[in-house]
Amino acid sequence: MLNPRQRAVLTALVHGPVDPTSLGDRLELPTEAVASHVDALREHGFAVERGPDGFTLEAVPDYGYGVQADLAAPFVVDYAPTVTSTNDRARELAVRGETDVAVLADEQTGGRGRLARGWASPPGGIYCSLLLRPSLAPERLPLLALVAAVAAGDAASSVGVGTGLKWPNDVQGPDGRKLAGVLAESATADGAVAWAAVGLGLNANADPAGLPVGATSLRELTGGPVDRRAVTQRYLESFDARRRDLDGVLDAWRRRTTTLGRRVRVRTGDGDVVGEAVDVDATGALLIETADGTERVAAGDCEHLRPAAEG
Ligand code: BT5
Repeated sequence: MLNPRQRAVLTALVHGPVDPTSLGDRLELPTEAVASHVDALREHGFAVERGPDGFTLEAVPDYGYGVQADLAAPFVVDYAPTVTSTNDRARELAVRGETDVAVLADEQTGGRGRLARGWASPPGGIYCSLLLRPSLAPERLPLLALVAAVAAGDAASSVGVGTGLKWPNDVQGPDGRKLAGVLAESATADGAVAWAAVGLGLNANADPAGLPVGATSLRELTGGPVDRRAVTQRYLESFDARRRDLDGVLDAWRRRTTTLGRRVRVRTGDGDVVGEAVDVDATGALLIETADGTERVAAGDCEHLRPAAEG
């Protein structure tokens, strides 16, 4: 990830040409140090020219560290083109004591879904794990997956793609195919959340040949490649705003879900629950009206059956 001084130099460059001497004075750095931070930014893919007005930012990478430039959310980007899993990388950074990091990759070689399932992660997707240290009761942790799903919906709508959210963690395109999924992992210590890694896989520009049947991508739905840098920034900015208002997230999720009002079958560790999905509670658990009364399901795989009215 970019260190704090590299980020400060990047921020200055985003706002216009940088005179290395005055920026050095402001950051309490020698002029040569400013130049060496500029070199580090170049190594991360930024095009920086030196002219009569000082350093000018000519181009930012179209993903990866380019997401850090003019990002209006307090996340530090950590990028590598290829990783095993961004959630694994987030866990490594958690052990090192980091927080509020957005781990990004262009492809994953061991992308994971829930319950030991795989997540197809060809190049061109958005693979993003947010390492957080939320002050949240452990039973409310599933809400972070809902925050991610709602924020991914916001990011899709920024390129004109409407989405539906399927409990607990799917983001579907308008025709019900899967556009994105969320995998939230966490560690607790002394009964409190120590850290959480909220992983999002969003099929942005990934080649459909690399995706499973039943998947769709922003590229397919918009008819061309999307600006992954902008889409990732919208996701991170929306995630940041929405994590501060978890009750509001529940309402946003209720408005966008395709699960509530449907007949569902949820596979849980204790067997199947079948009935009409009627609501989510304050922890994100699904409430299902069954023949034996209302059941609360905290986790499971949800299948949408025919609408109750037709059943
Ligand atoms: C999920 O699991 O939907 C969670 C996916 C989370 C992926 C992100 S990528 C960044 C971070 N790093 C990781 O290693 N993981 C997270 P689940 O509900 O279990 O759904 C998995 C199922 O979705 C698979 O069994 C396939 O049927 C399907 N699937 C796999 N890859 C897909 C893709 N790229 N697009 C759509 N569906 C996919």
